[in-house]
Amino acid sequence: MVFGSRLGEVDSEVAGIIRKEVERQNNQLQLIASESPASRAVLEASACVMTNKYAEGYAHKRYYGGCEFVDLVEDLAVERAKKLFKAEHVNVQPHSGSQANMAVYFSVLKPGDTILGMDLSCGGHLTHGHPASFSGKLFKPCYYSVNRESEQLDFGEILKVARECKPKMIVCGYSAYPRFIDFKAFREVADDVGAFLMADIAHIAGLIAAGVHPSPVEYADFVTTTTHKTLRGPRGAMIMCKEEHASALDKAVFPGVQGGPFMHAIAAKAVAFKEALTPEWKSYQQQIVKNAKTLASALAGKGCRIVSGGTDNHLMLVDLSSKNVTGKDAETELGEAGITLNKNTIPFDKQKPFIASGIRVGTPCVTFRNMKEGEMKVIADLIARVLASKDDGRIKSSVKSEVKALCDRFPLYDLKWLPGL
Ligand code: DSN
Repeated sequence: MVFGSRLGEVDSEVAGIIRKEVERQNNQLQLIASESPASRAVLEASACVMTNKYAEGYAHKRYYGGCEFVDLVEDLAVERAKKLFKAEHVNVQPHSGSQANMAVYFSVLKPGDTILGMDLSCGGHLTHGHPASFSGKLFKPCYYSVNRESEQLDFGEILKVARECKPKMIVCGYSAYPRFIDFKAFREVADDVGAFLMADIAHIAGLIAAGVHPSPVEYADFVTTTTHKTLRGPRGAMIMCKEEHASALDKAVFPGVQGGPFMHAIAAKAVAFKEALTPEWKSYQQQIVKNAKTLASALAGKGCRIVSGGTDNHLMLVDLSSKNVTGKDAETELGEAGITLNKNTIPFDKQKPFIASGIRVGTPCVTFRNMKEGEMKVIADLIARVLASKDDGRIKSSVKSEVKALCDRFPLYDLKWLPGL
């Protein structure tokens, strides 16, 4: 056997499970704010033979022979990313967002240095200094939160905390924050206390590339992002930085925290960046935001409290405290009705993260399927019906049929062209 047989012939068990996952994605409404369906072109590059290649080092300076073609693809990925975000320096090798953030910290911080990030319960991320993550174990974390009234960033408060804890690094960019981020204001706080500024734009990278959310690239020393959220590429990450940090950053990624880069993923990143450089990208990202605004106001119309009163981006947080249902139960009930989303803490939540008082709802996946404002109103109605009738199997099954009918009108993946299935 040289090349072998198709996946379905070699391993019907794994092929069958993948087929089920395709059906799940096709037949259910995906509203997880951090997920996007990759295009066929991105999936094809992800599944290419570059997975075979070891290429420690960087393009044209590798520790292995035979890198002439992976060099070309890494060059393309870097050049496209630079153009997309107007960045001075780009590293496309990070395998994940957590590793990207780790590499940034290691490039300019020493263990024990102070980092200032957003409290997880207000929308931050584990790698922004949470005690359970390497970031809170190796570094000394301190936190800012959102304003209790507006549930939005409060730069008076952020400056006060920064002056008290004197961080060496300030982190902005969030996993569950529905409003624009004023990166210039963060730069001013960082300058006031002499800190580096890192913007983790994983959630909003696609919006930024389209110009529908302000960019931090001009203001932050480092910008990290995953490539698979609104950027709609393969699973992975990348880092942008000012030229002055380029050498330290590259060394922190390899050999600092990673070995061989995933060249098939880098090929797929290059494809995703090409897609993001097209004129269609802008209208697609604009539609994601229009859909989120419509869904948020339709849910509010059904009596759901929307944290901060609305959204400027691809997601909203829904406070279910007055609905007599926890985030955990809502996630389960909606899941049984074919609507996938996740429980989420709301600012100053009294519930633990595993229970949570809210849900996070995002529109990238349904927008990819070409759904628009009219469908968002239908989705709000489906969600509200399930939330209003906890444990009622009949409601869930009728919503599930309506979800399936809606999904059928907006098809996603065709099993015929998925490799090996
Ligand atoms: N797990 C991601 C999210 O869902 O927002 C963050 O890394």
